Amino acid sequence: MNNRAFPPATGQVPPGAIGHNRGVIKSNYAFMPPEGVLVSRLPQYRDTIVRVLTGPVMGAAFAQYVLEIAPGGGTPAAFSEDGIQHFFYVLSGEVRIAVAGGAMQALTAGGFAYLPPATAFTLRNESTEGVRVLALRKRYEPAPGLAVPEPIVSHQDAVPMANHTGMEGRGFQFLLPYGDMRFDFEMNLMWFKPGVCFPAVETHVMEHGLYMLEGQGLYLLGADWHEIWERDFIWMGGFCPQQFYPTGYGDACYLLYKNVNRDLA
Ligand code: UGY
Ligand code: MN
Repeated sequence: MNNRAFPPATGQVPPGAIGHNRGVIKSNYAFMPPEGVLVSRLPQYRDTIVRVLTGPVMGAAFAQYVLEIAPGGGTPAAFSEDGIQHFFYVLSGEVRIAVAGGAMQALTAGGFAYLPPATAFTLRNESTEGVRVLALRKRYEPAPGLAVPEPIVSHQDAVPMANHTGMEGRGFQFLLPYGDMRFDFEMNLMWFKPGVCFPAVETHVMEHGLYMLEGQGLYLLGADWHEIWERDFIWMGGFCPQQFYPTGYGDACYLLYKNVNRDLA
């Protein structure tokens, strides 16, 4: 039996188990290929596998998961948490979400929801197929003199493509209102045409959670390049040197969390 084949057939040993692993955990970044991320469960989600990508245990000041919600699964009752914001982005399938006691709304792939702290929500899979949702959880840092933002339920198709860099081949979709100081984080879809990278290696105070949605490339973290494919996740701590170089024939796109708009202690 050749147990080095990838993807492994049922019953074969997966690649990580024979010593090959693209995953790297360092003090200020982590590269997380999906095959090593085991199953967790959380009481607020029924019939749901939770794949934890990052959290405070890794060094991040936020948490990110993929929720794999089986048909009939999701929040059994409305759920909210004091002080905590939630963001959901549908990766595949159709979920239904209700916010603050409002009507249920369908969200398909590319749909997203932002929930300010203490906002009750239900998130359910009422379809006959499994759904995958990228979820983010972050404690809200209030802004002096500013109100807490309102909830948002929308779809990436309703968000304009921007490019403030002047570089051909870059594209940005700011899923949360850009420059609105009430928000303490951004969720940005970052698009790259083949061969287009950043103008310089970035080294900045903001943290990132990066989920690869489309395409492939090489990602510089610290001093090392990592091959990145769809469904890979990266946590970048503050001041982690970073650069992306797409290597595929088609567009590359990732969803990027970034903490912004708040002063340092
Ligand atoms: O906006 C950013 O910080 C972005 N350019 N970083 C990244 O994609 N790693
Ligand atoms: Mn960055």
